[in-house]
Amino acid sequence: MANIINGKLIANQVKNNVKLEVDKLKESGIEVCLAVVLVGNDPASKVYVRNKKLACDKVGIISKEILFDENISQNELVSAIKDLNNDNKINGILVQLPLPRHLDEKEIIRSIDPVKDVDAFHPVNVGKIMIGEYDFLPCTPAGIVDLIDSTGVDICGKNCVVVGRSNIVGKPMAMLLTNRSGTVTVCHSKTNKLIEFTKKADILVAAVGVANFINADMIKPGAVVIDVGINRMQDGKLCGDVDFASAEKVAGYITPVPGGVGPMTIAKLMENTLRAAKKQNSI
Ligand code: L34
Repeated sequence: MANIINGKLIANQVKNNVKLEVDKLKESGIEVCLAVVLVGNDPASKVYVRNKKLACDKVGIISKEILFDENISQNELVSAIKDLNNDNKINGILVQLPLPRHLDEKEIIRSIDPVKDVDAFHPVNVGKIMIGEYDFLPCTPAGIVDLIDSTGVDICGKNCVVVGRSNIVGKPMAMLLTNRSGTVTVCHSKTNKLIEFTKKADILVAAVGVANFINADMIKPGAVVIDVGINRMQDGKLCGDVDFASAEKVAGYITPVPGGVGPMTIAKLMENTLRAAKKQNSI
């Protein structure tokens, strides 16, 4: 049976360390503040944004929730982001994705000042990661690296397979594993004979968005299995991209859903917001 990687516990350790530094900044008169922009009423996004606010409260970061009607125009949203860029009390800006379909997500992301881009989604920050000169790492992939490190399995030299090639998870995940000297293969919905790749993975990251997509037959015995999926089932329960019940019999280490990658994403957001505040105050 696999060891279950406790994302909640590791996230709490990260947040405790952030809190110590946030408290220190407060003593020197610096308040750390994150603006979270939420457009519309997507129920999952509301849960994630609420969890981000709770994390801010826990570590002592001021959180400003900025809610917009789902019919907001592109220009209105861009101008709201510009106001946040110009507000020197705000250290970090996060626009919760996905946005309603009439909005141009790429332009919205480009309108965020890169120094406040705590998601690391702006093209400038993505480019910096590519050449290893980054200020921020994207929260989910960075959190996953911490989760892998917590197992004691060294990424260096391992076969790492990432299933999914999104800009938010798959592509940056491949970059971070490459930077840590993993041998990385990126698979996706068009990959032929996916199982032949996943079966060889010492470290398998599933970010497909399809419930129970990865089953035990696709996993190398003893592998580290990271499940990025959060699929809501009809009965309201959450379910990952990995069929946990069968996978845990084969894997060496596995993340649960919930309580795995999700809490780490938020903990890394707290770290990035702290880093933004320090940089903006030349610390
Ligand atoms: N801009 N948009 C932006 N940045 C992000 O980093 C995200 N992401 C993804 C969606 N859109 C984004 C998140 O915040 C996914 N995501 C996220 C954040 C938190 C959780 C899951 C996904 C989370 O709290 N997960 C809990 C369960 C929550 C529940 O009950 O639904 C968990 O334990 O996995």
